[in-house]
Amino acid sequence: MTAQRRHRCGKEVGVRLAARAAYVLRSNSNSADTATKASPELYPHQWSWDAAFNAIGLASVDLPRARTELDSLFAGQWLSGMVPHIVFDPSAGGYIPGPDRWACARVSPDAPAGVLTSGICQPPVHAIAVARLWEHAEALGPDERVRTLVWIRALYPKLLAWHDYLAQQRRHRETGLIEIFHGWESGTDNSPRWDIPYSRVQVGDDLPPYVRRDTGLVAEPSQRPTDEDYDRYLWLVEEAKRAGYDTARLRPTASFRAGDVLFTAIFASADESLARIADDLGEPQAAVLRGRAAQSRGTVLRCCDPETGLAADVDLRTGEWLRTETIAGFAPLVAGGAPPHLRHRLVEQLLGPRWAGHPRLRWPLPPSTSPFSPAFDRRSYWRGPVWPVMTWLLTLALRREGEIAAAEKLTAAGLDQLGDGTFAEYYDPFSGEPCGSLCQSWTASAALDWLLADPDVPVQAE
Ligand code: 2M8
Repeated sequence: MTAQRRHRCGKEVGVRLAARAAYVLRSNSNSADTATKASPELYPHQWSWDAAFNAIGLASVDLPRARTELDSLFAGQWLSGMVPHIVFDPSAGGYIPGPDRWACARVSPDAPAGVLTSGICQPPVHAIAVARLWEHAEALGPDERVRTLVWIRALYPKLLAWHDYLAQQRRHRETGLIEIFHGWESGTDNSPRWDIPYSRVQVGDDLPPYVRRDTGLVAEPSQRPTDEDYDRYLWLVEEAKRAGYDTARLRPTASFRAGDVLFTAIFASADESLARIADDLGEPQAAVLRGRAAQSRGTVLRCCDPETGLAADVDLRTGEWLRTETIAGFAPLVAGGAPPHLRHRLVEQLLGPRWAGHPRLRWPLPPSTSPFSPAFDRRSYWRGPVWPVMTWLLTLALRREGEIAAAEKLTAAGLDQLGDGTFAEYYDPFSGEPCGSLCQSWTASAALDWLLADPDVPVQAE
């Protein structure tokens, strides 16, 4: 690493925080140093969208290791093209539901040989990460440039297969939204976004027993989803397993089916990144990918409330709009290309009193659910706390959309929040207390990217 960096929170503080973030991220590597645990104890395996965010964090300090992160994840890709939401480390254990419970290879011919995975997916941040790695490689000079280009060429067909899987098997025909069969697929597990669809999930009498471990690994069990939530989560795994993790078989029987607007927005942005990659590689799919990204953006715009601009999800079992005020409402910013009046409205909302401008906040950062929502719960997981990785995603989107002042504001506040060096999974928005897991990898990655990433400033010695 060189000393030349842009620091947004004072040079000394920035250097110390970056060093600590790099330490956390590297300490969370598995024993083979090929994949990053989402967190040391609570999540001792590799999660799909975490891996993408972590590759971005790693790219600031160790580009080859960042490439390996994504290679390890894609080693678990299914024959259908799906990238599973967890790739298990067989030597780690300690997570419920583990690979035996998912039993992927037993029930699906699409499961990868020799790699233990889950049977559902998460938002496709991966092509966005690859584009970011490419920016780093370009700044590092010819050697890393060539190595990274060779790597991207090998990964490209896998990314394409993943995106095609989503477009062909997960795009809901009528709404155009990406269809999910489990709140875990949204990545925002117990968010009030999903309260209505979850209220309809009837847990079967034959749900095999299980013992939770997660509640013992956080300061207060109430920071995690409830036991009732967990029964439903495990029941939905049973349903998916009984359908062989095959979406065509699952759709008619699934008791949870939602059109996820944030997933769709991330897909739009990722297709756009993949199109740029296709251009750089001289591959012929760029126009198709751009067309598909435009289609996804159009879908997201159709989900927007005309007054607030916030986007809504859809319960696909009933056709009902799900309009809870959660951070997913800012999906049009993530998707990109929103008309200027809508973009301004959303930025105004984001920084206004219902969100990052709420007077009780410890730091001016958007909570996962608006404190004005009746569903807001300041310490319960995705129901209220501030998630640094979400702040980071918004800063990326705002910068890309030219909303630099807003991006800089959130970045500065985001770094202040992480100043205690705990790199928590999420934070109580009012007291600022760290919650959930400490040393969460993607939180450290967010800090690293905020502190170190500047494509114009080389941060690694060649
Ligand atoms: C959380 O989800 C897992 C289930 O996938 C869990 O609670 O056990 C979510 O925050 C999810 O978005 C994240 O990818 C995962 C690992 O950080 O943890």
